[in-house]
Amino acid sequence: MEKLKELLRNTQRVCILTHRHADLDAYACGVATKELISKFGLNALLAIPEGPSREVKSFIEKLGIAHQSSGNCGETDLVFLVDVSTYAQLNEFRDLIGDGPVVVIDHHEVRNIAPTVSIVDPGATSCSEIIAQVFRDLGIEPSGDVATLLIGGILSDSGRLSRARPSTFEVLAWLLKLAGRDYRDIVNAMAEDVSFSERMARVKGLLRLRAYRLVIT
Ligand SMILES: [Mn+2]
Repeated sequence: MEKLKELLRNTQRVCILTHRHADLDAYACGVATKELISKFGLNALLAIPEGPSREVKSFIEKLGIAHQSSGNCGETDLVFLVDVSTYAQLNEFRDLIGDGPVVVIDHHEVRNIAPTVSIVDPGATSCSEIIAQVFRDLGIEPSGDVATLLIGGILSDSGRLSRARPSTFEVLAWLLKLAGRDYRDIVNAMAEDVSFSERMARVKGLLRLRAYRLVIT
């Protein structure tokens, strides 16, 4: 963590990159990293190649969280790679990364790059869990919106906590207190939108069931 602080002290233009079509975990991790860096007096740019996924758009819309992304990064002194995971994507980003320092925050092992600072924990459920832990270790509280996003990231990448470890629950409880929202509202915002035809099919099924009950009683 000391090395990270030192890097940030000697930097002016920071770029945060997620994987293509960021899912909820990558998006949450990117936005949280941006907020963390702002606590060090820097305004980082967040670039999401090809924009966030539908899952992210629907989640933030339902909870009234403003979308954050800067499009492109341009010239940078320091690059953060969050939840980038696949080696092929790293190769695509080679030009952007250049020879400058790189910080990797990930729950996937990243082997084809030698980061200046590595915050990688393959035992964590998600990138969101890792960055939440970094906030906690530094004694910095994320904003309500960032805490909410991180909860969403943890839930979606952990298979709704089926792959959680004890510390996942600890960090989740901490985030929930900071989120200032009902847990139920966050879980509901993650629900996939059911299409109209699917809804109609369900309604018809229910009606048939009712008719059947009426016959037998
Ligand atoms: Mn992830």
